[in-house]
Amino acid sequence: MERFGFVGLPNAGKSSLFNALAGGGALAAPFPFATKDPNVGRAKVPDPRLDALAVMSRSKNVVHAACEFMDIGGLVEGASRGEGLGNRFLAGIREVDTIVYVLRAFEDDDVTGPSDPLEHLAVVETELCLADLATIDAQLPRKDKQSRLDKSLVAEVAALGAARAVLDQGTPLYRSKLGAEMRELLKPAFLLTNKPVLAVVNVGEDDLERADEKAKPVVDHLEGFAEVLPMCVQLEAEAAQLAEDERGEMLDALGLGEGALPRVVHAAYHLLGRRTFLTTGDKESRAWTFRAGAKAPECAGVIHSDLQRGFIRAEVIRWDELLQLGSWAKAREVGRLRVEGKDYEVVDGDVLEIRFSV
Ligand SMILES: Nc1nc2c(ncn2[C@@H]2O[C@H](COP(=O)(O)OP(=O)(O)OP(=O)(O)O)[C@@H](O)[C@H]2O)c(=O)[nH]1
Ligand SMILES: [Mg+2]
Repeated sequence: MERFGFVGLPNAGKSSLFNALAGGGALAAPFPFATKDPNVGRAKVPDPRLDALAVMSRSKNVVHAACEFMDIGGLVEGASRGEGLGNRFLAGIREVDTIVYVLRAFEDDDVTGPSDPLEHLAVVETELCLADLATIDAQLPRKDKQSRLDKSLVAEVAALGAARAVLDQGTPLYRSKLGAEMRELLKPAFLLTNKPVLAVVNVGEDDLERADEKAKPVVDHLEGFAEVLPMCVQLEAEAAQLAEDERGEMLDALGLGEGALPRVVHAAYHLLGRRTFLTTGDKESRAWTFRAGAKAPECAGVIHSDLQRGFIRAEVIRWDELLQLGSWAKAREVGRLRVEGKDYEVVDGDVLEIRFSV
């Protein structure tokens, strides 16, 4: 399950975004630090392909992929020195897969705080760098000492030192020149700026048509390092309260496209190199998440480790082709199921059946 942690200034719209994605449950209010204890919520990853296959197979169970959202308190300049709520609450999102920046670009006299997204971004980046520096300083001396006896730690200590130098310049690791290998070595330290970033630029209701323009300064700053999504979080949160058909109507009427949840999930899947394959039958239809470039046995392992260990072959067909044919049996009958071996690279939208023996 992918986990997302929200970071941003007070009143940026983090809890509103939480409500837009998780369907409600968080207090969104026009005063700073409305959120003190984190909100944690889950959502099913919408997938019309899965829904269609489940209908085709008359599946008793439909299992979507899921994701988890963590909405935490607002971060302010000086949080590392204890300003506002301080920054200890950031520890609550150390283990998420993706950090979501919520950057305010909406103007509203009833909601205090700046509405320049670049100003928000600067504070967020600085405070996350400072939090990471503190994490490194708490680990480095001890690790350094250990590495004199245990040579396997030498590379990690060197990476921590290099990260320290970068952060000290005020550069978050995701915007640094540290290579993929270094970044990998830093994983055990759970540094916040070592995680992929998705920036939601929260534009006002009246700025929907100029959303890209409003987000442009953020795009320019983060280009090549992060995904940027302009969005009117307030409207998305309102849409999320509606029943499905009414929600569709509202999204259409306002030109909001597919809505917040699919947009955020797709952007994150893109960022993280995640893909989806499907399985379908009368018992269950299910969406499974895998790493882009993974071969059939690794995907089989996503279902169960036995399927990877005892992998023989996979029967494969694209979801839309299967849907057109109307059933797995029909696809087999007309010879449209491909038989693929252990070198087959699974593609997004493949429907699989794994043959295995253990
Ligand atoms: N006009 C307008 N108001 C918004 C928008 N997004 C959020 N708000 C309002 O701004 C206020 C703050 O939103 P929250 O979602 O509570 O902000 P937050 O980032 O969670 O704030 P803290 O928990 O205090 O850190 C609420 O009153 C929201 O209704 C928007 O796109 N337009
Ligand atoms: Mg909040």
